Amino acid sequence: VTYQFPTDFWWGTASSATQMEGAAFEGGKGLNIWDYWYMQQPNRFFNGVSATEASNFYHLYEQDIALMKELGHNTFRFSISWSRLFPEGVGEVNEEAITFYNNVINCLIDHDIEPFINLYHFDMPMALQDRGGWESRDVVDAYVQFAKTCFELFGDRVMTWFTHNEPIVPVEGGYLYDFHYPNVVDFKRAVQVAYHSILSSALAIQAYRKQGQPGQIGIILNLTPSYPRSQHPADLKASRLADAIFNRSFLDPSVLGTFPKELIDVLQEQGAMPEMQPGDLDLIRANTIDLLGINYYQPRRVKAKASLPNPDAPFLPENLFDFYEMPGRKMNPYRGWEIYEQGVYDILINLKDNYGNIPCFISENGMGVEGEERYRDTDGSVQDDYRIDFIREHLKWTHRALEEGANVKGYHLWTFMDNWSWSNAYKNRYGFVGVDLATQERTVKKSGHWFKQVITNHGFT
Ligand code: BGP
Repeated sequence: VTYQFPTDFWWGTASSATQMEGAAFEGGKGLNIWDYWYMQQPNRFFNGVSATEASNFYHLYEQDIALMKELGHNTFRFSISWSRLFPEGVGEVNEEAITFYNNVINCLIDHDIEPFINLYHFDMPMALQDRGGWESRDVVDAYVQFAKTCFELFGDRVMTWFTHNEPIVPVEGGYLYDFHYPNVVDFKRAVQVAYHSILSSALAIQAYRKQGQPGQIGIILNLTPSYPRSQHPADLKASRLADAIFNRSFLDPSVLGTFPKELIDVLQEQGAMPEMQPGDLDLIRANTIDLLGINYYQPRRVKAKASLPNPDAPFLPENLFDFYEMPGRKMNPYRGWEIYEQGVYDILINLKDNYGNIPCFISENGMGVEGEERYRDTDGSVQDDYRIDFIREHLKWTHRALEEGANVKGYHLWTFMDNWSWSNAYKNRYGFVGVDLATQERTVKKSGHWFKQVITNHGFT
């Protein structure tokens, strides 16, 4: 074995409630923004396929967890649907939700698979979105109540918690680039949403520790390493700014408890400083994470702004720099994302050198492919050699960082079985396990079997 990983390395997959549970109108669950938005605009991103049934994990979790075990996984990340636990976002707890999540957690533990729970994965309860969503300080309080309840209910058995998954995505999607509800474009409101997400994370971490819970708590961030087009000072500056806005905006407060100066300067120039309360910044400083989840899909290629932005258009980060396509880049054409495996190494070394070598793991990495049916073999399994290559190359760079002292503890593929996506429903498939939507039948892909060998051998050659 040339690429040897520690015997206690975390191998598994990541998922989220909305994307795999289904049962959106069952078990007492309340509406969330995705249920609502689908009703408004079924074809906008979702190809007419809602998350109502998704991959039906709500009903099939026992067989799915048994399959994870068969494939050798030792960890699994999922999220708790806020509107399943609190149909109105606050108030009455839904007993059926408690039973469901207890069953899932206990089933995982019975199969020697460690549950990792994330609290917020893009799924604001509609009742709270109607009260302003993350723009509202009351919603921050409601989230902390949700978090405390989850810790109290499940904290005795779940040792690894995350406050948010990719909190910058609801900011970008909902308040800048129009791909999440409430689909507005307003930089100042976007900043308030970002600030409240960070604050809510610190408050949840504080609550977790105050309760004397025995495990660890962190956050999951999508990091997009920023590469300048050239070493020209203007390109370097552009790249640093993009890094401050898209990465350090959440990374710095989460790990170091502070905000980057480059970011504050931009907010001040734009008159977009968020509303804060006295004591907030101390609270953020005092409640940093134990563990960082890194979702890595693609880098960001940045160059100096070529032309002045239109002064009448709403301010967007792209007013400060331009993106460019690297000539000869490798692409995932189905998602339109560059594939750059070394990015994972650059992230890990940056964390080692500049973020106190915080314990971390690759919490998402993966390749969505359209039309995988055409790769189906006569024995029924998808021959996804492209996915094997994708994972192997990212693991090689992870291994190299590990050898150089990075504190990386595991690798989770996005995702276990094909699931519903915010951006295209079931168009692109990501799983180790294929799902036939008509029958909900599961079939392990070639990559799922390959990954099992990697886990068994603690690496590969
Ligand atoms: C991440 C999200 C996931 C997942 C994944 C794939 O940003 O955390 O929820 O969906 O990306 O992206 P997509 O489904 O948009 O192709």
